Amino acid sequence: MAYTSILVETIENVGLIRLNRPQQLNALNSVLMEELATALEAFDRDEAIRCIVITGNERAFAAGADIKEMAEASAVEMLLRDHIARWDRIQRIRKPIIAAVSGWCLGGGCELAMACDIIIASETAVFGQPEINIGVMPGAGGTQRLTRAIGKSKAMEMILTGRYMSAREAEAAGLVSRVVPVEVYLEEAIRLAKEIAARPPIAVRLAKEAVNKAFETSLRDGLEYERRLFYILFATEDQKEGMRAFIEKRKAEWKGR
Ligand code: CO8
Repeated sequence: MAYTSILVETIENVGLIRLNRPQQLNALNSVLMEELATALEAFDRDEAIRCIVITGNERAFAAGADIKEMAEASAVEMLLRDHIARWDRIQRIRKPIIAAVSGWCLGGGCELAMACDIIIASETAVFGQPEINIGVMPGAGGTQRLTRAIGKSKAMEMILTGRYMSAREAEAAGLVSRVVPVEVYLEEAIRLAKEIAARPPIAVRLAKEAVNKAFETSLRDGLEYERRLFYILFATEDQKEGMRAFIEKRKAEWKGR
């Protein structure tokens, strides 16, 4: 498929998607979001791809939903178009997704980064949910994911005032896993993606599923779920290979079976 608002490439067994509306600071319009969901699903189906990176450019990961696209919409139009339903497709991707964030990461942009599994930020990254300043509120997960990531008090302050958060503050609050110099943020995200891609893919997939379950369920149910997935992994060849390789003091060779 020919994309107009994203760029897609593969680097060994990592799939890289660049949001590509630089003039609009990668504002997430419906075309871009449709292309992003389609590209993610294609990588998810491709057995050669083991991990995915989503990035923007140095100036902006994404400055939010496209305000110009929705400014004059009525509530009924918003409901009927239901653009945000497309975001469920991102949530269903089974392979790990890393967000490599530099510059503006606001509104829907911050929500997209939080929908990924790991966020690597450049020192210049700025996070925020400024929707309140244009008369609305977060609509694609901000009130839920930000609150789970950084706690109620900080999330409330950001969402009710629209205050931005620096990369360092985001790291201290637990929103991002690491902050690195702007010159290497993408390189670092790809390096991490390759590291994950070198791990046994079924175990990676189930581990992602189990961690995400922690946000959806009680501790008791989550522990039960985790235990079942752990036992299921003993049906894979990679479990036998991994444990035998350890005992035989050699490097394991993963088959993804
Ligand atoms: N939508 C549309 N266009 C945008 C957006 C946006 N969110 N952000 C920036 N742009 C455009 C500007 O209009 C400008 O275009 P032009 O050159 O044609 O005037 C261009 O990008 C460059 O922007 P600025 O000149 O404003 O650049 P500055 O460096 O001066 O400022 C800021 C950068 C601070 C990031 C500023 O652009 C800004 O405040 N942007 C809006 C941030 C915002 O409010 N985001 C939240 C949007 S609402 C939202 O995300 C709801 C999410 C829930 C639904 C998700 C569905 C996808």
